Amino acid sequence: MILNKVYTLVFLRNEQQILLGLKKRGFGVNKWNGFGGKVEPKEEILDAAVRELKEECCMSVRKHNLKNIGNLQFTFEGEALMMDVRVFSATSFVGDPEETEEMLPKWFDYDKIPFEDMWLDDKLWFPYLLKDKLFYGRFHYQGYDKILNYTIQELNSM
Ligand code: 6U4
Ligand code: NA
Ligand code: NA
Repeated sequence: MILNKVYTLVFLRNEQQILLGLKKRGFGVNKWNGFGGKVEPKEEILDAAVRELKEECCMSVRKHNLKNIGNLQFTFEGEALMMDVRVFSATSFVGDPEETEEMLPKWFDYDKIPFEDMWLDDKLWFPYLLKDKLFYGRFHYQGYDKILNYTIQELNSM
């Protein structure tokens, strides 16, 4: 039996740069990533996305400014969990990114995204994000540093 768990992943963007955070603890530690986490029981996904962004880098976004741009599903060899990650981007937001216990935020130019220090799958679907295309990806990992198989496709709608 597969246990499905829903997560959020939010990317703030402007014309020149994208905001990433260096994860300081827990799952994905030492990797640059968007901001997000587990959706709590009975919580709406958009509410979770807003909450995690605020908790992790002190940035505020309104729900209607979050655009659902992708869905990523991760499984791990020998584990029953499927991480069902809902990916969002926003170009309207408020605040200055601040370091928290969980994340060290930093703006990156689009041609300087640190793929070598990100999840292996990111370089496979970032091209869709950067071209404003909707995407679905499924990745089966062995451990955290090897992808055994994957599929990725562009979507017409989410
Ligand atoms: P705690 O530490 O319990 O508060 P929480 O913040 O709820 O955790 P966390 O940080 O474990 O959850 O959530 C994992 C985050 O990593 C989510 O935003 C989804 C994202 N993520 C998981 N696997 C990923 C992968 N392979 N590639 C990627 N993002 C991934 O780009
Ligand atoms: Na998190
Ligand atoms: Na969190």
